[in-house]
Amino acid sequence: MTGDNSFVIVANRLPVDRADTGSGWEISPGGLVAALAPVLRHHDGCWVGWPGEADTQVEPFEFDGIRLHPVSLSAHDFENFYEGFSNSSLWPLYHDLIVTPRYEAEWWESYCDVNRRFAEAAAAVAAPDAVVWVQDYQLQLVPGLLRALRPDLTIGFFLHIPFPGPDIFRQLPWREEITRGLSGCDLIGFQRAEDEENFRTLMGEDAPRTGTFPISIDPSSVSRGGPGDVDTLRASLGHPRTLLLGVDRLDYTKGIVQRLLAFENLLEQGVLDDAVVVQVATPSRERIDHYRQTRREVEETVGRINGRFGDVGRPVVHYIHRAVPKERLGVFYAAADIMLVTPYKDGMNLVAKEYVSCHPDGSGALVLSEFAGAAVELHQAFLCNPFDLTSVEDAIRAAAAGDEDAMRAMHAWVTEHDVQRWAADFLEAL
Ligand code: ADQ
Repeated sequence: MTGDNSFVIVANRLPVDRADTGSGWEISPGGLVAALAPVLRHHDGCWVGWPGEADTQVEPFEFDGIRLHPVSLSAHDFENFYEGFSNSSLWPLYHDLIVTPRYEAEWWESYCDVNRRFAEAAAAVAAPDAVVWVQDYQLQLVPGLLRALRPDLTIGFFLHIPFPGPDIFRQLPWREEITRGLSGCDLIGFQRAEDEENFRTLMGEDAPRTGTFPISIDPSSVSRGGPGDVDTLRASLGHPRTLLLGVDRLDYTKGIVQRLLAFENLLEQGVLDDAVVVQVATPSRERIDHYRQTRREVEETVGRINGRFGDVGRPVVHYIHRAVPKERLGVFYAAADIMLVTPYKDGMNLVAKEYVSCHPDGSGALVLSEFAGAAVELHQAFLCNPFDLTSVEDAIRAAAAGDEDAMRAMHAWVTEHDVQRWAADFLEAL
């Protein structure tokens, strides 16, 4: 069985979301689509993925010039493959055990089953000798399964999250199946050299071809808003002297509580007079216990800090637990004096790059965790260790003074190394 697509992307999610208007779909915001849409259109490409609703069959369709090939997931698949094995076993394991992973045979069986269906779908749509690019930790068995079905294909894989050290990875009861799955690739891409090195050390002589390709953003997709937008935002916050900002999926890897604690300590010490924090946190994986617990901790911390240091009509932490449209996010980025990106561990962290891309004039300051992949390229940021609160506090203190040259240098880097270049580099190597 072969199809007629000479380029195929395989990702857990299709790049569209359900919408009330027009075709019933809208493109989901994200750098990956921005980077790959032109390649897909140019090469008769197709995107294989889950449309985002469980227990629904969706026929293949075209959206905005991109062919989409849905793979359906049942509620059982969603619970076991996605929430279970992907996000309660692999996610914490690959992020260095920030919480303890759970290993359940039933989740693993579902992961195998769903990976097999993705591989079959890709095999069915790919033209003879096509290039197939598989994305991320949910689909690590696809390369091996696809290789068996279609030896003629060229198969690439990109891991968006970190790859842990061999001692951590070896915990996984199904470690051999995973490495065998990945070995079906012609090329595996990692975010950082350290991730690639961890994988190569684990595999030894048996490692397939690997490379380091730090992902980036589409700078044109983050707009800084219109004239006056920043002033309006700052006015609505009561014209604070210093505006600090956090933007994350609400995930325990992101260190949201830690940065709030650092802020609280600075207020206590009387440093950062007249400062406010805006923390935007997108709801994420809300049925998983560790995520619920993290949300409770964040909300309790916000409440305590406002109780201690806020006043009527003058909270010191503004907390938004919703997704915010990209245009609005751009205004937040442009307005913020200090951006707080303090993950315990992060494959890259695109928020850091989005912030930098909104400060072409050297204004603003980025506080960045050493454990974010972005710290390799954005090394002129105010780096901190999120496991050490004093280090976060020191970085915020230093950031209050800013560093225009550093911000200009980082802006130039991000502008030049955008997501189009990332995709082109990977595909060229493939
Ligand atoms: P994520 O863990 O989701 O991605 P990140 O890289 O920060 O993390 O990307 C988040 C994206 O969502 C950004 O583009 C950001 O603008 C957007 N976003 C976050 N909060 C939002 C909100 N409240 N409203 C609207 N948009 C919001 C995974 C890995 C990362 C890696 C990426 C890409 O964990 O390390 O950088 O994949 O490879």
